[in-house]
Amino acid sequence: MVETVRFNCELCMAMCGMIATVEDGRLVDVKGDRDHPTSAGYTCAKGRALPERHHGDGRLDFPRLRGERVSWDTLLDDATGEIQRLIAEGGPNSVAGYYATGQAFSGGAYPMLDLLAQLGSNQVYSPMTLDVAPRLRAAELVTGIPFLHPSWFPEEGPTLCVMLGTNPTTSGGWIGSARANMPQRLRGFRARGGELWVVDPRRSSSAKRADRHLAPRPGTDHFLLAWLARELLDKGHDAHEVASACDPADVERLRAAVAPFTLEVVAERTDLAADDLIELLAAIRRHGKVVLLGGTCLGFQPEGVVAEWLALAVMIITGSLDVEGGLKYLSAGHGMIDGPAFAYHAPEDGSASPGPASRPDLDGLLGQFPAVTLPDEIESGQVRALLVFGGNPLTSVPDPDRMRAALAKLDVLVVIDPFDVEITKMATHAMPCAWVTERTSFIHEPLQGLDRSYLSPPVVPPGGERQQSWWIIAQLARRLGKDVLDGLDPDTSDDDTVVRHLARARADFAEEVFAGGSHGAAVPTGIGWVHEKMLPGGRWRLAPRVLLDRLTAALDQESGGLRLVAGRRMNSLNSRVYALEDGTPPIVISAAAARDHAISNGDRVRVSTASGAVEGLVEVDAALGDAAVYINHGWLEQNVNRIIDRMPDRLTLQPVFTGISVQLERVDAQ
Ligand SMILES: Nc1nc2c(c(=O)[nH]1)N[C@H]1C(S)=C(S)[C@@H](COP(=O)(O)OP(=O)(O)OC[C@H]3O[C@@H](n4cnc5c(=O)[nH]c(N)nc54)[C@H](O)[C@@H]3O)O[C@H]1N2
Ligand SMILES: Nc1nc2c(c(=O)[nH]1)N[C@H]1C(S)=C(S)[C@@H](COP(=O)(O)OP(=O)(O)OC[C@H]3O[C@@H](n4cnc5c(=O)[nH]c(N)nc54)[C@H](O)[C@@H]3O)O[C@H]1N2
Ligand code: SF4
Ligand SMILES: [Mo]
Repeated sequence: MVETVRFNCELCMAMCGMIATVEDGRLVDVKGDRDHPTSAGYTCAKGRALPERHHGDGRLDFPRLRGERVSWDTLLDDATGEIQRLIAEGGPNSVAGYYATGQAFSGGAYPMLDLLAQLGSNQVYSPMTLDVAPRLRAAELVTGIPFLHPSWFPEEGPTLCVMLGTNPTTSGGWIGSARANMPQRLRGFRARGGELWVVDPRRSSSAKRADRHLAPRPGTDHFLLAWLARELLDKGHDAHEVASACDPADVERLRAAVAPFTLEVVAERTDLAADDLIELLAAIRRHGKVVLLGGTCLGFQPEGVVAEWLALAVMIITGSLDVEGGLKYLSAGHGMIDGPAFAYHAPEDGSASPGPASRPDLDGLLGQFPAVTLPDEIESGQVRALLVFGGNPLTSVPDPDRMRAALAKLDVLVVIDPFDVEITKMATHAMPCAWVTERTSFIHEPLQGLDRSYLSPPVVPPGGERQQSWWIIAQLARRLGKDVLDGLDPDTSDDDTVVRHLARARADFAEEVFAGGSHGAAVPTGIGWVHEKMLPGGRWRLAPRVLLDRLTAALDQESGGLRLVAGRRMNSLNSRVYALEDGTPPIVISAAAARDHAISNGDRVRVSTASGAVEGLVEVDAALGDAAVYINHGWLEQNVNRIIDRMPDRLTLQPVFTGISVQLERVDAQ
């Protein structure tokens, strides 16, 4: 029997519409769904490899207790028995959770977060402090609301787009730019007269599609942005927006803080030609409005939170946010736009959140502990059980050796994952869960910039003894005397019922989404509602004191020498290689670095910092900025997190992943 199923590939934020062919219960083929409202048939190599990965031998098929195959009942009883014992001995904070990218966009982590909350544990960790923290902090400081981010659609809004630290034609985008089918949409943007600039030390796939590519010295974007703010405050700003939606004292404070960032200073610090800078400024003045589309590598920089703020500030003063012809904000539901004005703004210096006891020098962020402090909490004996849900802390967090040693010390390491990977092999309790091909997903991420929400059905039933994630967590919860399914019985409820039930609590237009299935429904949006309903007193906090201080201090910081560049590649997603026939990527260096260090293509090199060293084979890329050394993350052996400092940024609680100073040397064959 042959049937076709329309579903969404949820591997990245593009959420492409797919059509699966299922033959006698076997997933044999996927292709892009041409009728899909956003992806229109587009797929990438990762999505096209879904059938092979689904059936491949890397799957986790059976529950495993300390390496031995057991029944689900045995595994769940053992895990919860141990957890109860640890809670009795050390209190609820003995149990920690790390929920991450693997099921981040399908709402799958909500039951786990609910379980931790019901247990009374404050031990919550996630890539929030490895990924988005600078963006959240900047939004919080400027709007009082960490989750309020503008969203760019190439089909509408400003006719000038400047990408900084993002490469959406490879990544599928990020907060504010999560988009399917970016290559075609960028072509359309330019064909309609849109102008695209890409600021990136690498000639990325997006840079290749741009009108202009500027390759700055890594980690210096805040200089470029401060100069743009300086010049636009002088000429090119939107006088109405500045007068009506900003505090005049803030405008003067910003003007004073950016005054030292002259063309000469900025050209010198960024390695960009003065002529290029002048042309960029002229383009902004010509277009009037601009989208400064920042990605992970804007916030990953040493002054990432400053750069994030300055990008917002430039968009505010040019009248590019929440006005006709500008960028829209997407809402989580109709209630957000039509309801009462938002009244829970953070204080002007940002919200405070308690940090972990073992690191009294550090705060938390928005109710979570910094991911880098998980090993501290384990070593101090506070955390003795850890639930890992869709994440790989062995590759995503700085100082992997210390992380590995800490994880090995745990009494209980529950890992819920559809694949049998390094972290499931370390698990005391390995719990095989359904993958994207095997579950119903409610995909609803408007605040991350996804303009449609979807209900994606399973393509085939779960193979092996895999269970739905909600089932696993609800079974753990039930044995601990808790209910995370809002009254539904995990033994008798089916996947579709549970997912719809949990979805209704998350979105007030859930029924519309259900009706649309994998084509979904548009999330409510509009123009002006952010000024009207969300901003504190209807005004942007244009010049947060903590950021002004950081900007001024940045003038004295050194930015010379070789600098690390972070960045993603098409075939893998963080630590998971999804596309077929792929292996460890090279360490990429510039022609200038190759010459200065007498290194050639294929040589083995060592890249080091005070934190450690990473080795790999080199590729010389003539298009790479002179100061750049590009290393992809997510690899166990060639693990770039060996050279990342464990000390996070004070304001964001996130490590600095790009733009740090590195040493380069050739490793000669013995
Ligand atoms: N194929 C693929 N897609 C993915 C992922 C993946 O691993 N692979 N990961 C997913 C995840 S978890 C996320 S968070 C998103 C992230 O999505 P994006 O934020 O778009 O991330 P990248 O594609 O890494 O793009 C970052 C770009 O910034 C550049 N860059 C590095 N340092 C600097 C700098 O100092 N200044 C400037 N201006 N640019 C710099 C890099 O060269 C790179 O091209 O992608 C998601 N999608
Ligand atoms: N040096 C450096 N470090 C970085 C970054 C960087 O650029 N440089 N990027 C940072 C960023 S942006 C992020 S988001 C983090 C990523 O950090 P993590 O999320 O911790 O890492 P991933 O490799 O994405 O882990 C995904 C895991 O989920 C599993 N998985 C896949 N599908 C499913 C599913 O359907 N359900 C469940 N339960 N599990 C699933 C995979 O097998 C894998 O084990 O890393 C951060 N760390
Ligand atoms: S991984 Fe590829 S196919 Fe899947 S959603 Fe992202 S871009 Fe689309
Ligand atoms: Mo991420």
